[in-house]
Amino acid sequence: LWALLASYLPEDKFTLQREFVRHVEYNLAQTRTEANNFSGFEALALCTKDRLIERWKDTMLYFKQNGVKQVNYLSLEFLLGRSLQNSLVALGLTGKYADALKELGFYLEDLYDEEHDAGLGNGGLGRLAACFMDSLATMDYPACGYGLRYTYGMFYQDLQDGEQVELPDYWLNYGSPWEIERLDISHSVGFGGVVEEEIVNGEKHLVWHPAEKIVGIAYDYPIPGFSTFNTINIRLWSSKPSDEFDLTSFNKGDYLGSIEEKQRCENITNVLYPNDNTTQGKELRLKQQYFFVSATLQDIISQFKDTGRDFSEFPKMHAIQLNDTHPTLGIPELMRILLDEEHMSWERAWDITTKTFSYTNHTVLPEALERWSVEMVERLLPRHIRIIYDINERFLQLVEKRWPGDIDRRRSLSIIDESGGRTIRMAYLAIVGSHTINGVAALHSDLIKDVVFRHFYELWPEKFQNKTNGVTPRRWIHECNPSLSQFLTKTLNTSRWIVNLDIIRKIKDMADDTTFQDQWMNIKRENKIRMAKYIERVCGDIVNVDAIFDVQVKRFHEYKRQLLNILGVIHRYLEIKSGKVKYPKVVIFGGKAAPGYYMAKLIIKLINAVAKVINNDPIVGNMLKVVFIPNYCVSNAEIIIPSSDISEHISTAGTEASGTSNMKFAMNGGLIIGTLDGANIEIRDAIGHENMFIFGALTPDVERIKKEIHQGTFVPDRRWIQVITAIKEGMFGPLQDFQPIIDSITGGNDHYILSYDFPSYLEAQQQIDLAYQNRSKWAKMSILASAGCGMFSSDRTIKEYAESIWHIQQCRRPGPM
Ligand code: DL6
Repeated sequence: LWALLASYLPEDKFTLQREFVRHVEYNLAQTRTEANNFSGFEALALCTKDRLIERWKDTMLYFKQNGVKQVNYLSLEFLLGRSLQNSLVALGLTGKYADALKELGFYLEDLYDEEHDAGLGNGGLGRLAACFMDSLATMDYPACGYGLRYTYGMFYQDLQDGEQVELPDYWLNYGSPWEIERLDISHSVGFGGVVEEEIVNGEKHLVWHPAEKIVGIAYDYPIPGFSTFNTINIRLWSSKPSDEFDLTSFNKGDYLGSIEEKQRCENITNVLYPNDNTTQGKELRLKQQYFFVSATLQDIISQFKDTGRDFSEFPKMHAIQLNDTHPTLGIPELMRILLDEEHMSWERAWDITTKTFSYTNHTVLPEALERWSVEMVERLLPRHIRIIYDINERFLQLVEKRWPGDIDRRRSLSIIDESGGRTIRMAYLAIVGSHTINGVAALHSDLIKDVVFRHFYELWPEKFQNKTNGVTPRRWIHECNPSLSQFLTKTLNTSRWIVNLDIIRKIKDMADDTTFQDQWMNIKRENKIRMAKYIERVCGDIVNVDAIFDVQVKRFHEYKRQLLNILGVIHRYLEIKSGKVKYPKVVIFGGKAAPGYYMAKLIIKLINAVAKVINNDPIVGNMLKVVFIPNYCVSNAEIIIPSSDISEHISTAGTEASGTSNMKFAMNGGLIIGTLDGANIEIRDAIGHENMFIFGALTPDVERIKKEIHQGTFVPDRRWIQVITAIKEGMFGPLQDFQPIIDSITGGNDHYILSYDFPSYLEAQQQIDLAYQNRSKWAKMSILASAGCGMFSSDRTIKEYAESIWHIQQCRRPGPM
């Protein structure tokens, strides 16, 4: 009877409508007349979630029955964005729901627009995690994502008088229809306290007695695969008060004080740290990291124990991937559990641990490589610090064996940095405790081996791999660019490209066909019109859709060089003012700066100041417009990316680990102006250098150039001086407003070598103008850019991880049974 009652929901129109109305009436408690688009969104999300749960439960059961190995992807960030359209597309229900809801007075597109982004990430790293989950599900890999359910996600960026203002993103206010609260799945996590030696079964063991305990409650987010029944899970932890009450403070009569103190500790999952490529070393962040890995490992181990297998089989059943160093405390935590709770020998515990973990590095910037103060870890995690010392001691013995008497090498490889205040180098701990370390693009992986972790590479060359990033073509072509998607399906005579992006290479054959080129360019124009409407709505600016749309959207950071872009814009403006005719251009910026990053925020201010002058100068008219899209996020990226003619990926060579938006733009037929940095290099190799606008210094030359700049032997270009002079003379506002920017790029201070790359950047811009005037040439380049993007699907990346790091097999559940 149970099986009969729990059978799958049918997909006929009447059932779809009935379920929708049932959710409006019983879950939202609204009547037909009260339901607006937002309630429509909520009801449809709940209908969709019901169907996802059906699939997800059965997928989990199927994995269990088949005894398959699973990868656990540990990431402090999952930048999911919106889920409704993605889920309906995966379920293959968009058409049916569009019909069914139209009769009830709702339009699918309007409902999509009501969804608030799940912004639980900063940028590239968090969005990569989201793309990976999509690919893992679509490719039928047994996998689970683990992270934190922040109450406040990435801040909302407002612009006031051209300056960034941060507003809290209390995303749960809007309801979170996708999550499943699992009060039945919780784990207790300790902090502080003491470590004591105790006799257990006649043997000496160390036992940790934490001073406080916090409970992690699981919230599950089903992630459907596309064109498969498989649906996997992201489990996010939320911190809650533990039942144990601090009776001592309570008995002292400080009832409210004791509750407040407790509340403060329980706020662990309150806020996502809004730093991209920098770390702050704040105690709460350390607590987040430990809370996260402790709840996660307890969860994985309890699943493993359910199978009744011996612990020696743990690495055969579970791979754990560390998404950057943020979850590295998982290594000492697994050791603690195996040593202190499972009472294993060090050797056995270490063998299991190092066969389980692998680590992805996402940055070479020194300010982003995490370190924790020994004092803080000692205080909060007294047992873990001893384990870290033990790991380090054994590791340094290995170093000594390999390089006897080489004290300098021991010092430079030590997990504990003794220079200055004592700190733990988290990347070193991750490397020592993992079987594999990977970078995220070929150049980046080389830099890791040759520069950043050179000594480790000398010790363990076999541990190092490259896994070039990718992005999901479901969201980043099929959903965000429906016209292109239909066109590709028609041209290729199959929709299989959505799950096998290599097929897209075939459009190369049509690159010279003028009819095909026309259709291609018309799709771009359609997307530019959609973008122009968006710009008018959010910025109030009216832009010319026949102008070149030149886009730079990403986090603000000096190494990403939005400053180089705006200096180039100023040069163009000066040229126009001096009577030179230029091809009309709309320069679009978007991106957030970390709230404490003064320079990045000042660059945003400069861009807006320049925009104000240019956009109001009657001499310029339609020839140049500068717009700044506030609150760059996943959902507006879905409008911005398909509209670009050209996008800017112009970091100083050797600084951007990979970049992933470069892939998204190219897939959608946007051309790239870029340096030979990160994945730009592989994009060039895949699409052909003649289809990209490349400029700037090469990685091996950067240090020398910096030196020349610092020593004053480098002589900047005349055009550079003109632009700097224009800012200094107050063309865009009082000089004192922008003096720190000027100081950072002049007087021998130009750390990111903007002055050196400026002339070649302008030349590349000139080539863009020229190429754009030849519509057929441009169309061909744009088609070839898309055609070359097959390898930048995250499906390819995930297959590589699965085969050469995680050693997991696909396990596809047959449809409903
Ligand atoms: O790998 C994803 C993404 C890369 O594409 C970017 O190039 C890189 O900057 C970013 N790294 C981070 C580092 N944050 N931390 N730690 O976000 O990763």
